[in-house]
Amino acid sequence: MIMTVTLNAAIDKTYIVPKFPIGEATRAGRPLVHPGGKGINVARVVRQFGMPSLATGFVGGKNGEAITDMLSGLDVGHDFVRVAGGESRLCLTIIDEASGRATELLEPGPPVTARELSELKRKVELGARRSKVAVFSGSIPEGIPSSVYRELIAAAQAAGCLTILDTSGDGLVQGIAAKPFLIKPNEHEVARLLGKPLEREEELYPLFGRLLAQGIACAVVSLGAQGCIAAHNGTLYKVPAPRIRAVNTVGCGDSFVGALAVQLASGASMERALIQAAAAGAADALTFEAGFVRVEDVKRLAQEISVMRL
Ligand code: TA6
Repeated sequence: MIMTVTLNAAIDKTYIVPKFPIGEATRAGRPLVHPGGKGINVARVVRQFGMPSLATGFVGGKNGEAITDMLSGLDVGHDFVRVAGGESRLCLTIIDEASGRATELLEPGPPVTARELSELKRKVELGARRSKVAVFSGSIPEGIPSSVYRELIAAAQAAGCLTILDTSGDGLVQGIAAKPFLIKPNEHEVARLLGKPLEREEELYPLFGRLLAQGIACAVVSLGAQGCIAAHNGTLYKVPAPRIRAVNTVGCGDSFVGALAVQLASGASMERALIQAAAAGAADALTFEAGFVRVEDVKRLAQEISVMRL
C-alpha cells in the first residue's frame, strides 16, 4: 500500500472557458470537481495504477466531508484528522482555451492546532506500518511549523517506510533534514535549495552531490516539458519528456510522483521508475483533470522515453 499525506486537502474545481479576459465577467459551464491537494492527487493516481492507497492529512467542515465522500467513491482509502478551525479550501483552476493557459486560485485552508497535529502523527505512524511508501506532498497550512515534514517523515521511516517529499520553501529545506528517500522539487522550487533561480542544468550537479552527501538517496528535479534530471546512488539520469499536446499541466507533478511511488513500491529499478513517472506526468497533461491519468496513455508514452545517463 502507498500512504499519502495532504496537510491542506482541497476541493479542486477546474473551469474550461473559451476565453478568460481579466477584469471582465466570464460565464462558465459546469466545473470538473475532484478531491485535491497534492497528496490526494497522488493517492488517486496510485489507485488508477491499481495499487491500494491510503490518504491522510487534515480536512475540515462540510468541504472535508465532501472530500472524503469523493475519495470513497474513487475507492481511495482515507483516514483524515478533522480540524475544528474551518472548512477545507477550494482550489480553482481556470483554463483559457484561446491561450491554452491555466490560472490557479488557491485558498489558504483552515488552521490546524497542536493537538490536531499530534493526532495526525499517530495516524502517520499507524499508516506507515501498513505501507511500503509514504508520500508527503503540498503546502503547509497555518498553525503548523515548517518542521512538520521532518517530524512526519522521521515517524514514517521509523516504521520502515520508504519516504517521498514533494513540497517547497521552508518545508522542503527542513524536510530534507529527516533524509527522505526521495525529494522532487520542480524547476521553481529547486531555486530555494540553489539559493538562486535555476538557469542551467549543470547548476544542479553540485546540489545533487550535496543532497546525496546529506543522506537523500534520490533527488529528482522535474523540468516540465523538458522532463526531469535525477541523481541516485552516484548516477545522474536525464529523462526527456515525450512530446504531447498539453491541455492542462496542473497536477502533472502529482501524477509524476504517484507513478514513482507505485514503481518504487513494486521494487522497480530507478531507471524504470523515472520513465514511468515522466510518462505519467505527460499523460496527465493530456486531460483537463488535474492529477489524473489514463493508464493506457502512460503505457504508450513510456515507450517513447529513453533515459540518458550523464
Ligand atoms: O498540483 C496541483 C494541485 O495539487 C491542485 O490540485 C491544488 O489542490 C493545489 O495543487 C494544491 O497545492 P498545495 O501545494 O497548496 O497543496
